[in-house]
Amino acid sequence: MPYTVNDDLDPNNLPNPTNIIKAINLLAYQIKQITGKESWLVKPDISISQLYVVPVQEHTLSYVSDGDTNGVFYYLGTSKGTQGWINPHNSGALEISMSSKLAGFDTTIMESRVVDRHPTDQIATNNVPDGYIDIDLKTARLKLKDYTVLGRNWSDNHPFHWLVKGSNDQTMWTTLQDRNGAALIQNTWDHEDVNSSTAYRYFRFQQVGINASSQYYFCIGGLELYGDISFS
Ligand SMILES: [Ca+2]
Repeated sequence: MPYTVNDDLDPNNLPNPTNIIKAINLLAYQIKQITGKESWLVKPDISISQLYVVPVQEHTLSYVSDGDTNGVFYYLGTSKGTQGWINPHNSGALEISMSSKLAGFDTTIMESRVVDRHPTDQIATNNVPDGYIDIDLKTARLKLKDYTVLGRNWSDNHPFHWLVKGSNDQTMWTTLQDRNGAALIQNTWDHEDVNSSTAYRYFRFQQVGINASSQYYFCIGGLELYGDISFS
């Protein structure tokens, strides 16, 4: 005989279905709740695996002081604090890349210098506009709350204007901070607040226009990030 499924029957009101029709109604109700659609008959917009959301455990890495051991790069370099520190770029826990690297410096280790915690370093792009440094956190996702950036070990070409961007696909980038202010100072950390509420895998630090020496070289000595970290 014809039968119409009723997907409006809340299981709380019918806790123990006494027949197959009631059981089907309750299953239809549950499907509708999961898909968020107006009816159990409407196909979800995303796959079942995407509907299934694994609870994410976040760990907060808070800035305390410049050069501290509370940041993301230190956390990844120590395998979440379980072992002694090794450079996380060299170990593959994360990956640094640059728009270009200035010849004359030791370009083979320039990327690793971004996260090496060394107090004096030189990291520089070529003298072309829009130079950037990219960070791929691999399996980690970060809600960027703070960062510190170290002025390079040289007296000139310090940046004063850059953008901090986040992405999860390296195609669509969201600007998290437009930092336009005092130029970095040689071998001195600068602390910045970002307070992003979205978790990203990729971060880009990109110079805007010229540096304090009216050149396009994008030069720093190091970086450290802070915020809420989770793992995919
Ligand atoms: Ca460094």
